[in-house]
Amino acid sequence: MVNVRRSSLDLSGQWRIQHYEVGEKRAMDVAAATLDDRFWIGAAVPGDVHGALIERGIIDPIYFGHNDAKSRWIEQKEWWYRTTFNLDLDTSIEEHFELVFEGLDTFATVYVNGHEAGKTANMLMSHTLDVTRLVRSGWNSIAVRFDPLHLHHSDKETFDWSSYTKERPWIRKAAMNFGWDWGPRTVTVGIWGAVRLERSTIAKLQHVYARTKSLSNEQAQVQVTADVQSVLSFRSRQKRKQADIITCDIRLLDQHGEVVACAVSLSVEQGKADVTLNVVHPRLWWTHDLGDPYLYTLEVTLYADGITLDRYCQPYGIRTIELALHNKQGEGRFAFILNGVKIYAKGANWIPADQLIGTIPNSRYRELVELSVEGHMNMLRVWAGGIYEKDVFYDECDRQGVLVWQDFAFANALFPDFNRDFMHNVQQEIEDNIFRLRNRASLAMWCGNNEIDWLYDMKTASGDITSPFYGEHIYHELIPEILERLDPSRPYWPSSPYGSNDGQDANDPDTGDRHNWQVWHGSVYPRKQGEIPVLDYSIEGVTFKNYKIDHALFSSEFGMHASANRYTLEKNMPAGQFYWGSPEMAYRNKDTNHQKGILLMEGYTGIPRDIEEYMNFSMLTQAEGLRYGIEHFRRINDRNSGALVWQLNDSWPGTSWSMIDYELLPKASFYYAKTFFHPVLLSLEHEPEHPLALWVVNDTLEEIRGQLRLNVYDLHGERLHSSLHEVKVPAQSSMRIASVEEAEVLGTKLAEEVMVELQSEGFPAPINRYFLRDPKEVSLPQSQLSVHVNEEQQSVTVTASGAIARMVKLELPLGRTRFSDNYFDLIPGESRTVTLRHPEMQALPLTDLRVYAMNSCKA
Ligand code: BMA
Repeated sequence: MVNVRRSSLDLSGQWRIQHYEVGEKRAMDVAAATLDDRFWIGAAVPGDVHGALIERGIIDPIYFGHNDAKSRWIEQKEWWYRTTFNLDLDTSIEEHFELVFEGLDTFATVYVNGHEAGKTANMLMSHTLDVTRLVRSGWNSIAVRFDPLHLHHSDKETFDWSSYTKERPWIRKAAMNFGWDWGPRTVTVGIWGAVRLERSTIAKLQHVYARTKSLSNEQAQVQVTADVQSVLSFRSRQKRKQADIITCDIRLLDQHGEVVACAVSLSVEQGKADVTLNVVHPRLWWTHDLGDPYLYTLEVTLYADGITLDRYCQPYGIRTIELALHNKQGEGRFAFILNGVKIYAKGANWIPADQLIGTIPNSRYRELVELSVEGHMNMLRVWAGGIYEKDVFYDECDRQGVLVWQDFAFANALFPDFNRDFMHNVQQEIEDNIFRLRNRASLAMWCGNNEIDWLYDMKTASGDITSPFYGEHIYHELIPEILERLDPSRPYWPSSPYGSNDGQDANDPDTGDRHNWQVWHGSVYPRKQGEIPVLDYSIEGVTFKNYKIDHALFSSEFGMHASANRYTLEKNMPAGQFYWGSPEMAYRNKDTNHQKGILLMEGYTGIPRDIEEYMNFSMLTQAEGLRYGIEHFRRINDRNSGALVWQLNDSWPGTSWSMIDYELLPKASFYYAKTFFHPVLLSLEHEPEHPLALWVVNDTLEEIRGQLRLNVYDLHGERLHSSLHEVKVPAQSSMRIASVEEAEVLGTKLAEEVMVELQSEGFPAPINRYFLRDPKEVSLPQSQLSVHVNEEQQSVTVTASGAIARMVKLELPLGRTRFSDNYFDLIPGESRTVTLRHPEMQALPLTDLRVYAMNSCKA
């Protein structure tokens, strides 16, 4: 095997950091190769200053109590990173050296051996510096200075609108760093991505672009383009008697390593090689719910006169993706078409997995994507206020069969699209991320921004904005123009929500995607463009029952708060603060008006009286509320093609809309998702005093035949009614199977005294259970739970008696515990066996397990 001439030296690992006041030191002194930095603080790269200081015990963990506020001094300082490395230079060949930073947060000046190599001003992209003239044989040093942000924005114009802080618009940094309505201000600084020194000679592969152009069962056409960059100096190119003959081989290998398509000795002309590979009987990449996310390996090898110069080797999934904006009848739709199949997108919005982005271990990405799959999600939206995620996130989505809706990083603000330098910076960022992500099978769509077009109109109408739509040029000109050039293979949507007709605003249910913030935020709809927005902070205004009047084509955001799990709260709050209404609990809730959550619970469960009730009531409201909305959206799947919950995860241990809390402990809504997002859903549509409409939603590609059983129990588990209904539901559709009067199933009972159960017979679907009245109207008798723990099997069997046990929960004082089930209801006599595991622990200490229901004593 010929050695590949391009090689890369990994410079990640332990660096050293130090801080100074601005102007305290001369840069050339701190950057000097000879500086004695032995007494600086050790810091992991990738990472950030906060993480390093916490690790060394210099600052207290920032999520405990109000410690985040105590760490604010970090953002006022000038921070330096330093490292050294050794190099053997080969003087027999001309080599080209590049220093690659995958993430610099944010205003950095890079020095190599004491020389200033370049400045960067964008956290949201990678940076490559040519250091050929700076590296030397033997010992080398790198120093990076990070300026405090205020040096770069305090003299800048501010805009009418920039949510949560006025500093953001000029700074290309994760917006959520400045605080959001679910997270504290944590202005990170540091080297948050990997660092490497790349050496190459003659030429290198600059970019590889692969896209599936067409496919059928028999054949797929995969077009591969390699961009090749000469790395020879101008003088050497002149001197060389004849130009090197540059060629490349392009191969696609299956998972056995067999070549399924290839092109060899392709000539590289004008820096490009291009080929269309024909793959016979291709195995397609599918989302996990529709098939296998099969990944081939794409290998591109570059040669000069037979010498191997460079090699690109990445997983590649063959698939096509489109966004359909109309159905065959020409009516508005918003549906993703994967390999020619219209899919129903089920999933959630993804925010950065920690406030401290640089310190997130890869395992956290794997676990969150695994949980998404376990919750039957097939799409995650990487929301604009974070980052373009790390490679590991897309690796996991590719591998686990989850589609990604990728926002460009513009959230809830005006941006200076009139400024040349800003636009140049933004253009580099957009291009860099397209180059990095465009070969990803999981990447379904690019989206221009979060809520900017919609809110610009709202805020203009209400008089908060009087300026022009600064930023518009980015989403409506710059990005689509770049995508046309660099990634014509996937859909682009300018904003979320977006699309309007007949004078409706951008949140029009009849066009494009929609955010439902009637529920929780109390937005009043319908709303025409230009109308003053109205908020209704009342029980009726914020109730999740409003989902039913939403006939959106695609629901890309909707949700409501639920408490984090007990362990997550207790771990991060000072002693004595774990009570309902404590200042620490209030501090964890960053939303603008805390009344909304109370109103929501008031209308549904009643207002909680203590922390236990708060955890139960908020979790139940969120779980039932999301189910209410999602079952509705899925029942109208002839029109609605997706439901993405706001939000999947948390970036700190706070109170938020998340389904999974910061300690990676799912809330009740996650376990509900196993039913409400299941490809086959048995659904009850019902309002008090109205008939019970029984539905089956079938997202699979096969017709379903069988029966649907309707059982009705009283609160002691006595069966009052049982009936069987024929089911025949075509693939990818929903159907109302039957309608039964309330009176017909109640016998002598009142509606608040029963529980309804839907069960499938002859086809697989999870059981679904409902109460016919809201929890505050249902007086559940006390239930007894018997709990049998099997340490060896790491399982626990719970059995109820006496009365229906409502929301049985299992708690273990440990983060990241995976319960196979949790927060479920049990009918008397019914048992449920739950298995427990931890991604890193062999055996969990089950003696600490607590099991209880809302209406039981602790067992
Ligand atoms: C939408 C999101 C986020 C926000 C959430 C909850 O506006 O896009 O900006 O956190 O709602 O308010």
